[in-house]
Amino acid sequence: MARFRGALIGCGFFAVNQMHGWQDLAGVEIVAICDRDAERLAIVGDQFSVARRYSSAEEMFADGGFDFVDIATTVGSHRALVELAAKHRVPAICQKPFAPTLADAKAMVAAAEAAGIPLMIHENFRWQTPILAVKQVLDSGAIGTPFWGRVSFRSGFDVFSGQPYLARGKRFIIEDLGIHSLDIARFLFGDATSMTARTRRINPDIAGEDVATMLLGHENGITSIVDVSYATKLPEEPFPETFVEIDGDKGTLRLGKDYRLTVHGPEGTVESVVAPNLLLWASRPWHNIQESVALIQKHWIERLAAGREPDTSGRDNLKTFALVEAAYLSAERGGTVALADLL
Ligand code: NAD
Ligand code: 89V
Repeated sequence: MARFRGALIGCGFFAVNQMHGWQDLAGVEIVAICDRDAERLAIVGDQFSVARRYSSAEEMFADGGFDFVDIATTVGSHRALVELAAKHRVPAICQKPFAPTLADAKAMVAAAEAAGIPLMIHENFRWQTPILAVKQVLDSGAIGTPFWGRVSFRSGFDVFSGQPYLARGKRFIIEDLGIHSLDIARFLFGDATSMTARTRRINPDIAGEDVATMLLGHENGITSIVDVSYATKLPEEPFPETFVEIDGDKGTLRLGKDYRLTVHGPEGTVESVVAPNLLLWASRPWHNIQESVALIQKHWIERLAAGREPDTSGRDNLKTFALVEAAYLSAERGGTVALADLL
């Protein structure tokens, strides 16, 4: 029998990656799945040979028999499902975006803490191989102490065909994609204290903003820019690559197209390619994201086994989610928002 038995709720577009990731992890088995949509339930159940299938999460929890739950539904159901996991004292992973509002996210953290269960937000972008490589360079001191940074994601990729709900939400790019970029900024530059943001909607066929430019002040004095766009038509489409620029007091780092990393320091300039691995079940251009799914799930199991809090725990991820809220507030008001006012 597997050492860790999991259950997954939400068998949609992205959950297939999560199922593959679990299948690859030794000692882990997904023993039950749940989806309100019978067709999605059948497709994922058949593909991954899962016998226990539920249309109701309540019924799945009532039957039990699993050590953790992986919530892969869209944001509207996250709070109710995390609270259900807490009620049954089942450790939970919840997909990003954390919740519809910061108040909901805080309530979810409180519910998990009251129940004594670990809660991890599936914030996987910081687990991408190129981002881990950037972090390693920073930690090595090769460019000295950073004082300025930029995390940039600019694309014209059609995300709406795979995820049609993205076109309908009042909030779009900051909540869905910028949330990853803001988390990368926290991962690389530390927690932020202030946010100034501007947003635009360029695509007339969607409801939310598809361009955002955000200026962050970090606790340690670093200033960073996080800019995201799905309205950027480039000669070569970079989706889903994140570009990073960092200036330090001893040198610079640039992560650019095709995962090319240039590190310039007192010893000279080193160029390398920090491309993600193409896992057997992965497909380009998604392989960067797909590998990060496998890596964050491995991290979850390691921390669950060790009884330690995961890096992107609910408690930690409140600080990423507060940046999302702060960006919308700042764009609406036209001023700077202090993070301390939200957390
Ligand atoms: P989707 O709409 O394709 O799938 C969601 C599934 O959940 C649907 O099949 C739906 O029927 C089911 N569902 C919803 N509420 C339910 C409930 N209460 N009980 C049972 N089933 C329920 O959505 P998706 O594109 O797979 O996205 C799911 C989540 O993953 C979103 O929060 C999205 O932001 C996130 N996502 C994350 C990444 C990443 O890299 N981390 C990438 C894409 C999507
Ligand atoms: O990562 C995500 O959350 C996805 C995508 C990369 C398409 O924006 O929704």
